[in-house]
Amino acid sequence: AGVSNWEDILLLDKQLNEDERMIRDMARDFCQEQLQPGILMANREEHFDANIMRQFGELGLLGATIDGYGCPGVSYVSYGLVAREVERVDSGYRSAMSVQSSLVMHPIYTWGSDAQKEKYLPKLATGEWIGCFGLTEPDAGSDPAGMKTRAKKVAGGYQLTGSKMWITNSPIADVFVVWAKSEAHDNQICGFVLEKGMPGLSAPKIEGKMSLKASITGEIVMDNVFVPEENMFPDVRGLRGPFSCLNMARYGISWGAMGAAEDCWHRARLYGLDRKQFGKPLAQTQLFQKKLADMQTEITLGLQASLRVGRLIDEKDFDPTMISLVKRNNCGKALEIARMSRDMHGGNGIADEFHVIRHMINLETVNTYEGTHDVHALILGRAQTGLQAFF
Ligand code: TGC
Ligand code: FAD
Repeated sequence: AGVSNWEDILLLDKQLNEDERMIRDMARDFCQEQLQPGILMANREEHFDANIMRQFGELGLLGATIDGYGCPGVSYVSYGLVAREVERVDSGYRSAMSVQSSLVMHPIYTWGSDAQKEKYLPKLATGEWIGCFGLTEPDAGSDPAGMKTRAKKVAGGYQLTGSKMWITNSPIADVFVVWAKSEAHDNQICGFVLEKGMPGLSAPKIEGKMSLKASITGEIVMDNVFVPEENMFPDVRGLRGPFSCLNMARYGISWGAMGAAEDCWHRARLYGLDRKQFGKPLAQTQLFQKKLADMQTEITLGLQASLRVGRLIDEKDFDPTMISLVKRNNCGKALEIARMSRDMHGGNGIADEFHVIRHMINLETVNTYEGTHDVHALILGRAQTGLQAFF
């Protein structure tokens, strides 16, 4: 009895091409051999080792979809497969990878001048420089149009004042992609590239996080920071700028969340096969098997949906609402699966050595950032009805 390929019941593997399989396997080997052994202590001690970025860089995993500037130009399906492997270890590591790739390198590549691309992309690709993306503010999260950060025109450039909150990687960042309202552009949102060490710029770490502890998060505080004209993205205005990056990051998260969910599912299965109560393995009870079946079903469907969206992005035939659908569904389902796996581990489930509670707590963040579960429902609802229900 039993299906030999229970882990991949709809044969996703067969839907990939040879390059995609190779990148996935390379990422899986690296993540399992180099990242998995250290994650327990990194999470416990709230430590993010910046060397991980250099290792990602060496493997070509930073800005991987970009063609040129030291990047390999792989498909968006490959990018998703990598996110899945990284998040199978920890959402915090996937966060570091996706911010650098989708939220820092992607906007510089898409909206930057030639000089900006040449200056920043090669060093971001190797991980020599670490980037961060500042959109959210203390009083503007789901509603980024309400941002208060201002860019004032001065001779030779702009002066930026304001603060950004909950910024992945900001305390260790060399490059800051920051979005601000520019008075010289009718108060439209414009993008700027700031560099560590600019007078008036600081990035204090946020302490006391109970989630995503292996990722470093901070503020960006700007007190009249002078940013030269050549550090502004020349052509993009309005929320379209930051949202075009968010599309790619959200798509990657839809795969990543499934990676974390798969780890929780596989661990629950092994635990249930090993742990005996009432004289038989837990995995031989009907309730346990139903939970495994539910996990398998949601993960299989979620991965198929992400693969479909990835193919459409690669064909340049995508719409942001399809990304909202997979981001929302896969994060919500992954969180439910992690909670279920935590329960199936009994008391051991609360110990970090069993890994599932770490995924569960991380997924609380993943379900919130890049548009909360409910905000994506409102995006989908607006697209169906033509009626916006945000305000
Ligand atoms: P709305 O009227 O909908 O749009 C304003 C302008 O933006 C354009 N736009 C998009 N363009 C491309 N892709 C998208 N997905 C877009 N969504 C909107 C739109 O076409 C319009 O352009 P234009 O030229 O006509 O002006 O704006 P709204 O103010 O009503 O927006 C509402 C809402 C809810 C859709 C939006 O604000 C939203 O999605 N809020 C969620 C905020 C969010 O996701 N923040 C993420 C912060 S970064 C982060 O969390 C990183 S964590 C990374 C990690 O560690 O992994
Ligand atoms: P709020 O917008 O205040 O939302 C609070 C609650 O209200 C949510 O449940 C939300 O769904 C609900 N809500 C909001 N509006 C509505 C509405 N109209 N109708 C119904 N319900 C509504 N941001 C960056 O810019 N860069 C980063 O690198 C980054 N990294 C992050 C890392 C971590 C660890 C975390 C936790 C966050 C990060 N963020 C980052 C910020 C993240 O994107 C925001 O937290 C998120 O967009 C939600 O905004 P908020 O926290 O202000 O919540």
